[in-house]
Amino acid sequence: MISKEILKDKFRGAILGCFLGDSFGAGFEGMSPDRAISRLGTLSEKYGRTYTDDTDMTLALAESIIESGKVDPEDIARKFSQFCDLTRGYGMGTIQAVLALRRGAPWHEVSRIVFEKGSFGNGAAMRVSPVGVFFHHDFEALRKAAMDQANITHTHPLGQWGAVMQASSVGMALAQDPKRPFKKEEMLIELREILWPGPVEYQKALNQMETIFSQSGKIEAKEVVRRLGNGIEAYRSVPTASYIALTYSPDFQDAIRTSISLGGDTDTIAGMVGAIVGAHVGERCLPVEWMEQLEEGPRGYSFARDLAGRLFETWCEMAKP
Ligand code: R7I
Ligand code: MG
Ligand code: MG
Repeated sequence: MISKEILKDKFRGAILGCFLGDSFGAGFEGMSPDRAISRLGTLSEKYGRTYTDDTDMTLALAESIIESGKVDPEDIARKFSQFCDLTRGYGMGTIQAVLALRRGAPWHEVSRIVFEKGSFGNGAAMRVSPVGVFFHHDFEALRKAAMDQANITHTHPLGQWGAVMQASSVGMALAQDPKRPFKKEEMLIELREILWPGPVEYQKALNQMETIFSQSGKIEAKEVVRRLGNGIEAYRSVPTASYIALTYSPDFQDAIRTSISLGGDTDTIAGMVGAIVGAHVGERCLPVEWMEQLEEGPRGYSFARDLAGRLFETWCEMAKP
């Protein structure tokens, strides 16, 4: 049984872990693995780091859950409309959805403006960590909540189920002992169950993870990219993040460095890895020298930390079994 104190620390770890991964990964977006690896030394330089859409939307989603005590797409859409800062590197589909919300369109009508079948981008997964922590005690509710929040912007099944996978990884990480490595094989079995009957792409990615774990566990960056991907598509980034987190946690910095070494969608993959590993180890094990570089301001580090604490208090009142 995890104490309340540790659980609160883990809620903070998940939200701040996303913030860290996103902010440290952002400078590497679109690089090849070789180029990203050659630039990894810059991670130890000290300067102010700003977050992108990944953290921006995570904070908005957390605020909605705190205020409404549940996952309510209408309220989340209101928060997106109010708080999303579209200068923070947003994807095209999400930008158009938020702009339409601002023009007064109902939330269920904005997800197909750019992509006819809905977006399969990783935008619904990158922001989902508040759902992962809030429903870690009930995976049926977690799956529904992850889908419900995805549907505002990502109605393509690959986009929706990517959010389910990421939320599940965060939820499982929260429930695990922070002092021990993940129980990888058990987590894979649980992920298979949760992702059934979702798109075959996720089951195939789980097969890949199983193969890698049964061989050596750690494989080089280019091989991770070849087998699991480093793209902006949910099915080519969400399983990658789960694989990296499961393999490298509890070493937060090693996990983030490895995510960034893949190149491609580095802010998002590192942000998702940060959320999972942060939910596992908690805030107390996050690197202080990295946290000191995170941006402040009205919606910066202190705001995010406080928000994560309030999300935990809301969970205690509303969702606790
Ligand atoms: O998913 P989304 O919010 O983007 C998130 C990504 C993260 O990496 C963030 O850090 C930020 O950089 O953007 O935004 P979308 O525009 O819905 O999807 C992202 C991209 O995926 C799109 O701009 C397209 O390139 C691609 N994409 C699609 N392409 C063709 N057909 C998504 N869905 C489709 C599709 O149906
Ligand atoms: Mg981003
Ligand atoms: Mg990104």
